[in-house]
Parts: sequence; C-alpha cells; structure tokens
Amino acid sequence: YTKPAEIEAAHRKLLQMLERSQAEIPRILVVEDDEFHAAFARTVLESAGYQVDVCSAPRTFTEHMATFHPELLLMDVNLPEVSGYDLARLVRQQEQHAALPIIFLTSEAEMESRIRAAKAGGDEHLTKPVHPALLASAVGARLERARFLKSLLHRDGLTRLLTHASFMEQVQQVIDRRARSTPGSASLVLLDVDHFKRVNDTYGHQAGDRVLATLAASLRQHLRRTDIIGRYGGEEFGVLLDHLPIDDAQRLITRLLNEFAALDHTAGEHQHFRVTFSAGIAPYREGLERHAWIEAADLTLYAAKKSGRNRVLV
Ligand code: GH3
Ligand code: MG
Ligand code: MG
Ligand code: MG
Ligand code: MG
Repeated sequence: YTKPAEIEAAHRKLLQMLERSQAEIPRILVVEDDEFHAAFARTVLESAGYQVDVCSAPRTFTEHMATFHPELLLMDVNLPEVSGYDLARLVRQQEQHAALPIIFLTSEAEMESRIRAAKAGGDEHLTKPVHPALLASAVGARLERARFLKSLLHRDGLTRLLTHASFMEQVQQVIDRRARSTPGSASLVLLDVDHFKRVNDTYGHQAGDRVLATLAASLRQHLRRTDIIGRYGGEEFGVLLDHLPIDDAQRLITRLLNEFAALDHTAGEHQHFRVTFSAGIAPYREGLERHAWIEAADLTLYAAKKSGRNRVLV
C-alpha cells in the first residue's frame, strides 16, 4: 500500500517513538535495607544495562511492585519487620507473578537459609559478598528464561499469535495510552476465514490447521513489529493497527487478502485448494471502550460475510 511521503514520515516518527518507549530495558527491583549493599547492586546491574529501582522497606514493597512492574526481584533476607522469605511467598501467591524470577542475595550462607529460600519460591540463592560478574550473569540468565516463559504463556500454540486474553489486554493498553495523550488514528480489524468448516470437512482438520498457521505467518510478515496480532477465536483473528488511518488499514488488509487468496494450499499429494477470508475494520473514536470497539469491527465483519465474503469492509 502506498501513502503520501508526508504521512509516511510522520508515521515512521511515531513508530520510532513507540518502539523506543517499548524498548523494554529489563526492570529489576532490588529489595535491600542496607544502603551500601543497595548501591553495590544498583551499580552492578545498571552497568549491565538494566533499569534498577530500590525498595529499602518492606512496607513500601507493594507500591514498588505496582508502579515499577519489575521483571526480576533481587531480594535481601534480613529486612525490618518481615523477612525476604515472607515477601517472596507473598509474590508467589499472585498468579500474575508466577514466572517472576526471585534471586535471594543474603549474608546467610547456611543450608537452612538455602532451604527456606527454595521453599519460599526463590529461584536462586546467592551470598554476600557476590562477585559482580556472577550477579550480572545470574540476573541475565533468569531474565532470559522468564521472557521465554512469558511468551509461551501469552501465545497460541498453533499460530504463535497472542492468545485471546493477551490480545484483549493489549487492546486495552492501546486505549489507555490514547486516553493519556497519543493523537492520531488506530484501526481494529477482525478477520474470519471463509467457509472454514467446509475446508475441514473436505480436506481434513490437519489441512485446516495448516491454513490457519499459514494465515498467521502472512499476517506477521505483512504487519509491523508493533502491530498487535491475536488469535481471537478458532478461525478468527484480531489485528490492532496503531497509528494507521482506516483507509490505509483497508488497503493493507485488502492486499493481504489478495495474496492469501492466491496461495495454493495442499492436502495429501494431489489435492490443491484456495481459501479466502472476510474482514471488518473499525476506527478508534475518542471515548470508545474496548468491547464497543470490537463490537463495531464484528458488525462490519458480519456485513462482509453477508455481502458475499472474500472482502474487507470498513
Ligand atoms: P463463515 O464463512 O461464515 O465464517 O463460515 P465458517 O465455516 O468459516 O464458519 P463456522 O463458524 O461455521 O465454522 C468455523 C469452523 O472452524 C468450525 C471449527 O471446527 C473450525 N475451527 C475452529 N478452530 C479450528 C482449528 O484450530 N483448527 C481447525 N482445523 N479448525 C478449526
Ligand atoms: Mg538486610
Ligand atoms: Mg469462518
Ligand atoms: Mg461463522
Ligand atoms: Mg468464525
């Protein structure tokens, strides 16, 4: 799809802004009441390229969690009021923190302390003084694993696209960002494979699965890294095109449809078939809530189906 150069440039600038803000430098919360140890951890981790926040009193822990959204906890054990073990246990009770890595860093080197750390849900137990290279490596390895686990939790197995729940959450985040200021347009697309039941009935469920995986791959290939793509339902996909005017969105999805419709799908050795989809696009309007936005796209999708399928309507 082509756009005037001016729009293209503005578009690119916005995208860069978005990407920079999403650059996602890992955030590490250091829970440590001793100033010297806290400064040491901050220095080591910041020079390793991480964002660091220090919580020096358990009383403020929940607040740090809620505002900083850490991706890893480096936890002291001896703290005023409650212990690091207690805090770890508190964290592990929350579903959304099930995969959050917790590394204990403590002067308690005895076996008993290691056992308590493990029981509290700690992933690792390091002792003070810790070598900076060991601390940085432990943190780096745990972060990498946590990101991988998160991607498994939030992605659908067949298509590797966002699950329904994660897609909805991301749509909400875009709406929240918009409410805070971001100007410009955004388009929500709902896309549904045409006569997919027939595909399954004629060529088998496995051939159907391959069609879905192929469609997912071509969505990923044609869309930008910052676009949000989810498997909304069985053979239904959701796409949020942020910073893209509705006309551009329609052109983009139509081109995608034409290319997809031209693909030769195979079942067995001699069977070849083609598949189309229908899509409905709804632009964002100020004050629109998530469900109303999706409902609008769904109504348009329904109109696309009713009027003959194999088309993209706005
Ligand atoms: P329409 O053009 O109106 O959308 O017709 P349709 O046949 O695509 O719609 P319908 O909702 O009647 O059927 C959707 C089918 O998609 C039924 C279901 O078995 C199939 N389906 C859903 N998820 C999967 C999947 O993961 N793999 C396969 N192979 N089929 C699936
Ligand atoms: Mg302490
Ligand atoms: Mg369908
Ligand atoms: Mg249907
Ligand atoms: Mg459907």
